[in-house]
Amino acid sequence: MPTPAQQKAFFEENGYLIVEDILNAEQLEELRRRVDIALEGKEPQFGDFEIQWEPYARERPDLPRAQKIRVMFHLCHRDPFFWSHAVRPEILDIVELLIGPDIKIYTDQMFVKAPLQGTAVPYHQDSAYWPVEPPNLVSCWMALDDATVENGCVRVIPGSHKALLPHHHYPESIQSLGLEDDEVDADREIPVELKAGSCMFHHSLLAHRSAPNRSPHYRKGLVTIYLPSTLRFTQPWDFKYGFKLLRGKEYPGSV
Ligand SMILES: O=C(O)CCC(=O)C(=O)O
Repeated sequence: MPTPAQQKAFFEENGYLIVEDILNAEQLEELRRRVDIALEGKEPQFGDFEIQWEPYARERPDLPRAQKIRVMFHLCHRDPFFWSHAVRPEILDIVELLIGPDIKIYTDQMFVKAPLQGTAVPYHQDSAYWPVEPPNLVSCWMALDDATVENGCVRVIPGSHKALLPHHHYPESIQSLGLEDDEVDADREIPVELKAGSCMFHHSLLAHRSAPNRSPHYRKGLVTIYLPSTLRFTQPWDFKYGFKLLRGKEYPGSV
């Protein structure tokens, strides 16, 4: 078991950190149960909004709803259970280790990769999307199923978090900003395979992607995004749920 100092040093050098079994079996089971309720739309707060549908969903109205969802956004702002997941002390302790004591939450994003159909996420750095400086947010990618090469686990380029690369705009694509494979150090890429209940923390400048799901099983990952409350907006960012303080203090003029 690495010490906190070793974990921090690894993150600073590589831009990501794996924490195994951060959820126990009971916590994992409850999280998976609530995610299924959300994906199946069984409660009104999980209606057909704040969802990015898989492009194939248009041609496949016959599929169950969960199989048509690519990403479901902002669960923690709409449902108390997902809020309680976002503020788990075990997670916030690691966030604090990585970004310091003053922590705000942006949001969460439920990345679903349906069996045999879930599509790829091209290379990108998350900070390309978020107008704040300095670009040092951190995401916790929680594996709800075992994430494997076959089912499209996240792939990262260690050490790529040192600078923001200029991104392309792809207005026609489901992923509006991205990097071409030859614009990153793709030879250094590693697949981050995770057991369900384990997670990866990644820096918002880390270049990463994921491949399609080639397996007959789901690959679900719930990503929760945190930021130091000292960050400043570089452009207006009218996020309707606001940036709520989780630990530490607010700074005037900051997010
Ligand atoms: O889960 C995936 O496939 C992609 C996740 C991702 O892009 C992210 O967490 O920023």
